[in-house]
Amino acid sequence: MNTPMVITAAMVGAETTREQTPYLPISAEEIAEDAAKCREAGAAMVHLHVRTPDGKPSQDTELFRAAIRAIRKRTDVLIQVSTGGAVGMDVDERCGGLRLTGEDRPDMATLTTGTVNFGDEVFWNPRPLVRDIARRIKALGLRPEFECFDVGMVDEARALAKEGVAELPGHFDFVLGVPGALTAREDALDFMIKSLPEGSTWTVAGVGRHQLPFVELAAVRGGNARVGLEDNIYVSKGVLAKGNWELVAEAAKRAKEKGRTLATPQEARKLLRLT
Ligand code: KMH
Ligand code: ZN
Repeated sequence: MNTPMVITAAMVGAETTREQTPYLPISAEEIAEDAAKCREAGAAMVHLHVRTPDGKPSQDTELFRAAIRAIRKRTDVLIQVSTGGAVGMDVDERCGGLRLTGEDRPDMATLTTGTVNFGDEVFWNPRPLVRDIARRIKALGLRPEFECFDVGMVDEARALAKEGVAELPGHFDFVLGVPGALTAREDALDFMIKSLPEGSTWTVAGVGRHQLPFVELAAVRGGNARVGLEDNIYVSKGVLAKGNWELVAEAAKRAKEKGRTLATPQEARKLLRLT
């Protein structure tokens, strides 16, 4: 198990609120400060959503630009922008982070490959919309992280590759434990891994109380892990994490205990075949 583990910090998300945790970063400065601490704690990448100053989920290009610039001023952590945004956003709004070029261009972007129940709502990803976003990611010269909330979404990446709108092997994120989607169970993770296209890499993001235990499952399987306030606000039962950095620090500790080293951003770039 000598491959370094890539820890991604999903720092902001679209659903977590300040009412749930006062430690959620919202402004560019808050995000950048926490991102730098995440990097110090062992994260190689951040998964980024942005918010308006009053905390509402947004995919505004200028808010992304400000956050990316603030992060890059402080740290070399890789930046993956969300194209999922919040439930109910249309495709142009969701792709706000893909309008950033030149030195503001992100390092990676997410691509959810199918529609899924998301709690009591629906995260709407019909096939033409998925292809639209895939083409925009490709046009920017980026590689997607395939966000898979269920196993059929792994197969859909094969269809995208056949059509020439994405490349395989690729990098996949298994999001396990969203109510209405695939459960956070060890055998579900193993089935996802078995379903991967040859040579692909993977990350697992356990939702809620599954987040940190799934870091350990990923560690012993040679995979990668995502933690952060987007998916979970507690560092232990009933104890709020005092920032994303605290969840990264706990993930790093658990990964090391399982014998893994942690990838630097440079190593992560190579492992995930980023441009
Ligand atoms: N907020 C979720 C509805 C992504 O970032 O690409 C979708 C999401 C996925 O968070
Ligand atoms: Zn997200």
